[in-house]
Amino acid sequence: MNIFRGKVSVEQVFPFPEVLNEEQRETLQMLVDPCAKFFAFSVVKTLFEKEVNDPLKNDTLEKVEDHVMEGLKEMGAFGLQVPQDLGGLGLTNTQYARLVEIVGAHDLGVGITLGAHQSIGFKGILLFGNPKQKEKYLPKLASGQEMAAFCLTEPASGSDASVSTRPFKIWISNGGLAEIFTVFAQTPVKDEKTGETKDKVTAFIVERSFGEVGGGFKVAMNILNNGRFGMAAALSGTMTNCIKKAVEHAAGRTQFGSKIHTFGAIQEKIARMQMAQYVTESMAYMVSANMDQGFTEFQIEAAISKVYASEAAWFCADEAIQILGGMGYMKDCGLERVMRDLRIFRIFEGTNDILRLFVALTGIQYAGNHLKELQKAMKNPAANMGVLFGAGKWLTSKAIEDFGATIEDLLIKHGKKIINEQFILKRVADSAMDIYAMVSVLSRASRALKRNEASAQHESLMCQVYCDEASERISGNLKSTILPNK
Ligand code: MYA
Repeated sequence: MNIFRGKVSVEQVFPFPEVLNEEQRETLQMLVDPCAKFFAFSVVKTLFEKEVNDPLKNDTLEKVEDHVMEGLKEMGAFGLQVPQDLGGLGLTNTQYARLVEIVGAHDLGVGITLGAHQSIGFKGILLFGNPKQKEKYLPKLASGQEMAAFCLTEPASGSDASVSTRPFKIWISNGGLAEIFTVFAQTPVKDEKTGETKDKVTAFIVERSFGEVGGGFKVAMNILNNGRFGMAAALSGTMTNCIKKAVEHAAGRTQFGSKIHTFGAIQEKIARMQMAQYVTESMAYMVSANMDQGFTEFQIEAAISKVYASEAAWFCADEAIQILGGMGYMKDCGLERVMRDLRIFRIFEGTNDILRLFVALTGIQYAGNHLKELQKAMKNPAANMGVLFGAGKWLTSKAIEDFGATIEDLLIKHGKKIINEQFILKRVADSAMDIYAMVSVLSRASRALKRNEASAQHESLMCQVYCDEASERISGNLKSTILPNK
């Protein structure tokens, strides 16, 4: 939110946050290996044929196979973040991110089954439930004995999440005293004989302690905020898998007498796919680390990671199919299914369009609340960003400074009416996304350089190219927000 005031909360992003202690690292490693094996079907089909997951088969059957569901339950995959004393694995957000990255690499269908259950389905109980509710529900949910679902969307309320369901009742004896209610409501029921659907009465069990009255919208929003980084983590795995398939093909395929990986057009595609994956993964782990550090205002970052990841993964799948040509288009190759699965990620958990508006308006509102103290954005906001390499740091600093100044100009020009300026808001959101991406990769690449990691030069190149191109985009986007007729 601070970038909307032309500032960076340095302590949150530099150096790249390291949140796992030795024990948490070891626990994670113990889970990563069996998880990777379980999902390794596409790599070693014959060895593990019976025990493991087959994404193509799930797709054909239109369900996750029963033995896979059982295997996932045995691994504890349905209660990754449920505390251990309630039957879960008690993982941190960062540990969770690493595991869902593996799931996302192999089968988004399984990822969505697991995600709908724990990323949103019972997250409300985990985050907001009282001890009694947690004890009652979480053990069965963590073991996978019972599945959870998140019910927000209605026929007439989707992106506009102002639900219309109203629990109207009168003359309830003991209503003031009761803790447990049997509530009757009309639900559509299909008559098996005639196939006709008619409204019939269904009985629901409702507990008084289920929720603070009137606080539900914030609960729903917080559940969604809390789960969005998981999509970025899962999709960075998906992208790695797409890149792997594209690279394997490019290295083996000969056309015009040369392996196609030697052609500049293919090289650029693969470089851009890898850069998009690097940005996505950096954002996912930046958000998960910030959540693990106890920061509570991460809703903009989480939304940005979801939007960026879902578009970047779509781009990667599309380019991978392009590199494989006709073979990529066929079902057997598996990329066609990945692309189908990916399409929903730009729609669910908040469409990317609505999340862009959310990012822009939340940030602008925050800056507006500080308008008096804002004045002109501070000079060189990245001055104290620590050990970072030259041009990327300067470009990021300049982008944040220009961004903060533009937000101030927009607030002065439009005031509260900015809410209706969707053309401008989209460009503001795109700039905020680019800035967050720049900060994330700059921080991560700096860490790699500082530690002299084997991948450091490669990371710094990706970071440099991303920052160069992003700063150009930001400059164009900011200019078009202040056109005379806008
Ligand atoms: S579930 C359905 C998903 N639906 C949505 O995401 C709905 C999108 N719409 C919205 O988010 C809201 O309606 C918007 C605001 C943002 C448009 N955090 O007047 P308002 C506060 C914190 O702006 P509205 C699905 O898809 C706001 O500050 N607070 O509200 C299944 C204000 O507070 P105050 C927030 O104009 C997918 C108040 O609320 C937030 O009505 C299955 C009112 O705000 C926020 N975000 O709408 C996926 N927003 O009153 C499966 C608003 O104090 C999982 N507020 O000023 C797949 C995972 C796979 C990976 C995992 C593998 C294991």
